[in-house]
This record gives sequence, structure tokens and C-alpha cells, in this order.
Amino acid sequence: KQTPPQPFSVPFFGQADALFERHLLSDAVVEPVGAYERQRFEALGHSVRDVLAAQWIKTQATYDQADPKRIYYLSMEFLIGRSLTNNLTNLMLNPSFKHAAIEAQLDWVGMVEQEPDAGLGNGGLGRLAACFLDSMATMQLPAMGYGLRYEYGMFKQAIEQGWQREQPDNWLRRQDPWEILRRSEFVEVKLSCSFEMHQGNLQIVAGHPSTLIGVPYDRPIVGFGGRTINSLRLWSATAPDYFDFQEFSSGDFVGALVGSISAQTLTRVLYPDDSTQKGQALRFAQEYFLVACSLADLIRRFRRHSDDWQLLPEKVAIQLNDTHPSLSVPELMRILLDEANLPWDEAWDLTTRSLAYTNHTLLPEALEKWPLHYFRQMLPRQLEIIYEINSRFLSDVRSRHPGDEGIVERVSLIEEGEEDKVRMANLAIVGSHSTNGVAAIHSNLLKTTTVRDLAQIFPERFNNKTNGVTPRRWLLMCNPDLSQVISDAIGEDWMEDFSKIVDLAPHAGEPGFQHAFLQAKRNAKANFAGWLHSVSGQSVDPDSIFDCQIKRIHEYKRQMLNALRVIVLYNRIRAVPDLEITPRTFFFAGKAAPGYRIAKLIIKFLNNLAGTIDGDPLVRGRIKVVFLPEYCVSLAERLIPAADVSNQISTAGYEASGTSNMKFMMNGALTIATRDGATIEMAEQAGEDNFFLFGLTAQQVAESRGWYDPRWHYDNDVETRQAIDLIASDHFSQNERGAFGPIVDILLHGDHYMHLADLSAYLAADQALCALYADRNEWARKAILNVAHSGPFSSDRSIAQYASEIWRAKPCPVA
Ligand code: DL6
Repeated sequence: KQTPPQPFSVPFFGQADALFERHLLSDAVVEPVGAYERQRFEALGHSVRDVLAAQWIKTQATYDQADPKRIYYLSMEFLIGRSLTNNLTNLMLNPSFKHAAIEAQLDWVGMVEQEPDAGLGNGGLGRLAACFLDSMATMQLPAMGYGLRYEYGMFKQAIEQGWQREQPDNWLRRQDPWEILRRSEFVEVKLSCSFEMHQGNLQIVAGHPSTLIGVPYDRPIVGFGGRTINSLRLWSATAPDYFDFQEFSSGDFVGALVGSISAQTLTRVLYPDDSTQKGQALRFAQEYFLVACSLADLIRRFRRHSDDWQLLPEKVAIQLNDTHPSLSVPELMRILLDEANLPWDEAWDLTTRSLAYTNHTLLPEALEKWPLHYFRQMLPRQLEIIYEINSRFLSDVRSRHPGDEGIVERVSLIEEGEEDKVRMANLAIVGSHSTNGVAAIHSNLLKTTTVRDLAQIFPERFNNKTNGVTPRRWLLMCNPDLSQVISDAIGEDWMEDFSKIVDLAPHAGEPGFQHAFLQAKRNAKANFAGWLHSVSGQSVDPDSIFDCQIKRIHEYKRQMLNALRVIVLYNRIRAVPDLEITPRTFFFAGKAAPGYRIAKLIIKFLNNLAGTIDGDPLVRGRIKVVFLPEYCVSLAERLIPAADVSNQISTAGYEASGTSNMKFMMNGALTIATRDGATIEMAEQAGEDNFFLFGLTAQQVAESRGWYDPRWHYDNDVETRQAIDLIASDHFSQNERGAFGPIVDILLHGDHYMHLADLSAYLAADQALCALYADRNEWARKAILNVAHSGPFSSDRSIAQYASEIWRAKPCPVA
């Protein structure tokens, strides 16, 4: 049982002004009155860091003393977003700091806006990692995140003439007030090759062993109430000469410099693909670098407390966020075999008991496979170990399935082909004690389709942990008006114990509460409209229905299905100009992987659709499409509180879980959705009556593969045909003839993601949703019930399950 949150004891709060002024004077060396916004942001950030520093140290000291089982969350991505307001929220200082700033006539919003998003991730999996860190700290779990300190995070998306243009995100260009360089805790990473730059690319120089240095930068992860402050440790790569300047004067100056450049290149940039990793050597090296640095660091910590290797799984739980850190399997084996000199069986037992793996996608193109020659050149010892693991594993499989070489081929860690490859998912499953999916349907499909044979061999390893999101960032911080309405009705306990949110349910039918709830939504919509106007000059009507689809652009997420819906509505208005409809604004936002041609064309299409509708006096003011550029955490924080409708319309069976679906639900949007990912569980919780579900189920999708023909829908459904014909007629590309031909082609020939199969059901659900919107009280009742039943989708619930069922770790409260 956790103690209820107390406001963080801040003996310094009275001195916050003094801290702030001192940082301006001493760090920036400016008169406080004349400081720039950016200088003020940095001074404020440093002041908040001063406030939390003592508790951060105390947290680490408590862990050192108590020596609990520690959780290490290894992830190539942490999509953290901004830290200032989040840290203040979790320190329970947000309102007082904001108030104090306003009293002092400081531009609070201006200061907050100075902080760049830490965009160290692509989307779902990276943002999940950030929510999990928040929950682990809030639940007082002794945890640490390990990732890479990319100098360039997710690219910035500009839209030029409707096209996505990528611009580098040099987020560390200016000093970051949160990170602490822990130079003395560097680690050495040995590789049997070296790297050099060749025309801007990192190239492997085989047969030339080298050493890289991993330098850790720590960021505070403040748990709610400020009692526990964990760390996110991000590794930056540098060459050994960073530490040994002798090299420069005594040795090969140019060589050292080249070495330094190539080493630093290693952690310079995040790969911007969320579903394909096309075998880049640099990415492989990055993955190994994360693993090598993190394992060396955590083993060093373990060894400070114990010289008994047998205790490793009692003291250490290592969670692999997707296969990206799954080189942990051979690397931990290497450490136990070669450094600890343990016999194979013991090393293997300790390795599998320490590691656990989370799968985030079933898309075949996203399942990592690395060419054997990378291993040969960079990591020959780890390759030897993988071969040995495989040979022992396969002989076991052969003895269980005599004569069945088919299963042996399917489960092997090595895929043979033109180029032999290591199957990283198989490696992670065989080399760990737990494999989990991220929603019930996803975990089932993982077991029954993607890795069915492995699930039959290790049934006890497979489990589900449905995702969750932190209600601190995604409700308390981003939606202060709704938070206040909730707290006025049920008190504040929901902030830390989100299961309490269910106490809202009895209020759902109260007209007074419904009114307050609708008012909070209206305020959020007006705030969003005001912000949008101020940054882009675009006007949107806060009295229109705000209908949103914000996520990576991918064919399986079906932004084109949404676009087809809009085109049908557009056609209906054009056919019957006095048709009565509630004004609607359709918001889209999302980035496409730079090399994903069709996804980029979809962005262009959405922008042209917006332009065409805006230019048509018949529909203007009734429906409007807005493509919001540069989707990122802070944009989501703005839009989600303002949303009336959340679109979760992936082809069933393809979205592992989704997490924006949960954020919308917590903020009182109603969901129109296919039965996919965690949305299925959300509808179960809220009651299907309070959801707008439509379309093929995953089973129906799977069963219709082979005979599904989109042409049938085109031939038999008038509205579908008219919508497609309008695209094909260049109505949305009048000056760019044929531009959207590839989209029409995909929809009519093959339509792998079955857009046309689901369109009419989507439109029917949409009609029901609009009819409901007209009844404001009934709408409010359903929306409130959605918020009330969003309790299970807190990442605190997910983390409680990981802690008890996978990690077997307990809280370690800080006094
Ligand atoms: O589990 C977090 C998140 C899920 O909610 C999404 O459904 C899923 O698409 C996403 N996957 C990724 C990239 N996958 N890989 N590899 O972010 O994970």
C-alpha cells in the first residue's frame, strides 16, 4: 500500500525566485529584467532541477543501501517530449510556479514554449517507454531507463505545397537544463572492426579492432508526488581520445580525429522508420552500443553489491523494448562466459532468467533480421555464441519433433537465404523468460500466427501486458480544466491511483456535471483554436465537431479510409446543398518515414483535400480538413484535450495496441473504431454502447485474404465509386494531373488493407455518431462514462502487472 501523495516538501519554494534570479545572473550573466525567454526557460529549468536534486540523490542512495531488485528498461527510443511542465506537475508545483511566474509578470507560456520536445523516438513504442518511466517512478519502483542520446531526434516535418519535407531536429543545439553528464561512469565498448566516414556514411573497416567510449547523460524521472526520482541514462558515443588527449600530441593526429568523428556519428541520429529497418550497419552498431554500454553499467552496479553471480536474476530484471536491444542475449552470455568464467549452462540459466522481451508489432517488415556478415565483422564472439545457442536449441527441438525439419527451419535463430540473417525476435524469445504482446488481441495473434512454433515450444513464456499511458501527463498536465472538473467531483486521488476515476461513473447522468464537463471541453477547443490561429493563421470553429486522427502515417492505420469518409460527406453536400449537417473539422497529423513513398503521397493527398474543400464555397464552414504539421508530443498534448472524436481505424489485426486511443478516451473524446488493438478492451470497459465500433474483425480480415476484391465494392457501392472516381478525376490534383494515381491503384487493385471493405460500415457508424452529437446531454453522458472507465489504461496498471508477473520486483520507497 502506497502512502498518499503529499505536496513535495519544498523548503526552497519560497526561494524559487531567488534560485531563478541567481541562475540568470550567474549562468546567463544577464540582468533578470532584460533576459530573453530562452534564458528564462533555462534558468527556470535549472531552478526546478535544484528543487529536485536532493531527492534525486536520495533516491539513488536509498537504492544503493537497500539493494533491491532493479528494473532496467532498455529501449532505442524514449519519446519524452518536454520536461519542465511535466516535472513541475509531478512535483505538484505546476499551479504554484505558474501562478508565481504570472504574478512576477513573466510570460509563462512563452517560457514553456522555449523547451524543445525531446523527440528521441518514432511513435508508439518510444512514447510507451516514456509513460512507463513515469509510472515506475510514481510507483516507487527501483528502475532505470537506458537509451541513446541522439543529437538529432525525430526529424521536423514541414509541409511545402502539401508535401512532407524533413528537416533535422538539432534539439541539443542549446543547453539542455535536465541532463547531467556523468563522465566518470563511462564504459568501454570493444568492437572487432572500426568505422570510418565515407561520403557521409559510416562504413565498417573489418579486421581493425577498436574501442568506443559510452558516456552517460542522466535525466531525472520524477514520480508523482516527488518522492522517487529515477534516472533515464542516455549513452553518447565518443572515441577513446576523448579521454586521452595524449593521443593527439603523441600519435596519429588525423587518425585520432577521424576516429573521433566516426565514433560520435554512432549516436548522432535516430532512424526515422517505425516499421522497417533496412539493414543499415549504423543502426546495427547503435543497437549493440546501447546493449554493451547498458549491460556493462548494470553489471558493474550489481557487482558493487555482490560477488555471487547466481544472484543476478534476483537483483536484475532487464526488459527489452522490442527486438532492438535483443543483442543483450549474446552480450550477457559473453559477459558471463568470458568475464565471469561461468560454465555454459549456468550462464544460460542466468541470462534467460534476467531478460524479458516485449513485442510491439506483427508487421513482417518490422521484424528485425540482421545479416550475418555484420556479426562477422563487428561482433564475431557474439556470433559464435548465437551459433552455440542455436545448435543447442535446435537439437532440443529435433528431439521433441523427430523428423520435422520444417519446424527446425522456422524456429531457427538463423534464416538461410541469399544472405543469411539472424532473426532477432527468435533470439529474444529463446534467450529470455518472458515474451509479451501489448494488447490481448495482439498477444494472441503473436502466439497463434507470427511465432506460433516458438509459442508451442515455450507456452509458459508467452503473456499479455496491455499498454497504458500516464494520466499525469495525458490528463492532469495537458487538460487542467477537465482535471479540475474531475477533482471537484471525486477528489484528487485519481492522480496517483487512476482506478479511482471510476468514481465518476455515478456522475455521468447529472446535468450539472455534464454541463461542467462540456464547458471544459469547449474551453479546450477554444484554446486549441486560438493556438492554431496564432501559429498558422488558420481558423477553426470551436463549435464544430473536432474529429481527430493523429498517428504515424501508414497504410495499415488507414488515413485514406478517413479521407474517403470525408470525400463521401463532401459529395453528399455537393449533391444536396442544403443538407443539414453539424459542422465538422477533421484533424490529421502524423509523420511518414522519409523513404515510405505512399505514406508521403497520403500526406500530400490530405493537404490537397484540405485545400480543395477550403476552396469550395458550397462546403466551406460545414466541413473542414486540417493537416497539422510536425506531429509531436506537445502537439498531441494540445489537441487531445480538445478532441470530440477519436479515429482508431486500422485494419483489424494490424495495430498492436495503440496508445493515443487511450489518451483520447481519458480526455472525454468518443471513439469510432475497428475492433483492433487495445481499443477492443477499451470498448469492453466502457461498454460497446458507448463506442462506435464498425468493420471487419481480425478473423474476417484473415479469412477474406485470397478472395477479397476491392473492385466488388467499387462496382456495387455508389458512394464508394463516386469517391474513388473523384480522386481519379484529378479533382484534388487539378494542377498536378495524375498525382494520386498510385493511391487509386492501391485501392482498386489489391487493397491489401481493405479500405473499401470497411468504408460503408464506417459511414454508418459516423452517421450514428453525428446524430448523438446533436443530443448534448447524451453525448456528455457517454463521454463521461468513457473517462470513468479509462482506469485500466493507465500505465500504472501496466507497470503493476510487469512488476508482479514478469520482473517480480517490489517498490523501494525513499524516506
Ligand atoms: O506498444 C506501443 C506501440 C503500439 O501501441 C502500436 O500499436 C505499435 O504500432 C507500436 N509499434 C512501434 C514500432 N514497432 N516496432 N518495431 O512503435 O508500439
